Amino acid sequence: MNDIRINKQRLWDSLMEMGEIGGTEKGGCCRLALTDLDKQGRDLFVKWCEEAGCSITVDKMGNIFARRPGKDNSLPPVAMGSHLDTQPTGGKFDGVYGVLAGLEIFRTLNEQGIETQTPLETVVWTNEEGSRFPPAMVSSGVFAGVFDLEYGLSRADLDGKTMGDELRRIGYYGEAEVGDREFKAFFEAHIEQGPILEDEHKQIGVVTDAQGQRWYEITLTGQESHAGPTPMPSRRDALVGAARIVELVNRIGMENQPNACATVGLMQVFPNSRNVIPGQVFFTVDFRHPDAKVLERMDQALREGAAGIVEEAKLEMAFEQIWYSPPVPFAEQCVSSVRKAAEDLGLSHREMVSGAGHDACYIARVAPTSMVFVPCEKGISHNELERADADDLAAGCNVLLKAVLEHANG
Ligand code: HGY
Ligand code: MN
Ligand code: MN
Ligand code: MN
Repeated sequence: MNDIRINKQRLWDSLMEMGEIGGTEKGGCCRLALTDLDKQGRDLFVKWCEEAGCSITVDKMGNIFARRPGKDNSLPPVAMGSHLDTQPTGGKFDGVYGVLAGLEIFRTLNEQGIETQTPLETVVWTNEEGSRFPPAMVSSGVFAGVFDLEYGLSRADLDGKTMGDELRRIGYYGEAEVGDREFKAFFEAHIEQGPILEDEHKQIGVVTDAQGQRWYEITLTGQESHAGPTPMPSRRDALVGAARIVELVNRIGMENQPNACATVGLMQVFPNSRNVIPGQVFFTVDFRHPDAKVLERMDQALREGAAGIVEEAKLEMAFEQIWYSPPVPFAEQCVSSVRKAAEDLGLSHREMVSGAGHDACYIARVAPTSMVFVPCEKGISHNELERADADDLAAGCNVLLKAVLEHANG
């Protein structure tokens, strides 16, 4: 059992085939959650898993559970998985790698005629990205009891379409209740999405924790008026206020180094006409840090700083923190399995904290969990230029295989 290895080419080919669904000119992927393209990707994954002898369950948040039977199916499965939805300018590896690494492990065990003691499951978590339907990781969050089902199904995109509407439309509003499944352990393989492993020439990231996140939605309201006759001192320009808050967000991030991250990624200007003074601006803030106390200080600084800015610019402000995901320590019994697998395979590795959020962050609340990172080129992700090396992806999948087998047969 110790010397089985996955099939590198078959893993790569499955990633490339899945990447064709929503593939973009620049070699990236745009497969937003619950679009027709997401349905196509889900259908392909289900087809592949059924061909590999798995049974499929879909729950009411559209989470897909592909189950490979074990010797004793009364035992809770050891689970793997990640997400198939992408950012609008996403890549072929973020999320998809963790899903197809699970499938590749099924295929390899089938080929080798290996039956594990516990069943195994590979999971597709719905809408991990939170790009179309904020917040991120919402379906693994419902599964872990962080959000209730009604909240999850009511998440809406900028056109007002809800996740419940879209799940039904694409045929993935499943029957299974969300969360009424137990995992013996959960492992998520993922590209690092940052530069550390590549800079240090390490093949594997042994993920011990994930940093905390706070997401905000801010609407500033001033006064639309003519860009010509309206004297500067009398203006109530919502975009000037927003620009000052963008500067504040960046300063808060820089003042809390190392580790703090602070981003304004989405902004809508109304009426967005070149000769009208913007009367309203809607924008988002994404704060991250591995220490909850620092995140709290960043929150305080944003609230106080933004209040001062809108007062001086004579604007109204609607300010809402829409999501808080605390820093997450992963389970030592899973972290040590990943570390040991990397050592047994003779792979260079280092322990690290995940800068990105992942479904594993919520599943860690209901099952012992850890993650396996592999490098991505120049650490670039959430970008069509996202690339990963076939050897690294195979190495990560072999680490995942070993860690999963340790828990499935232990
Ligand atoms: O935002 C994140 O960290 C993840 O990609 N949802
Ligand atoms: Mn991801
Ligand atoms: Mn992502
Ligand atoms: Mn070591």
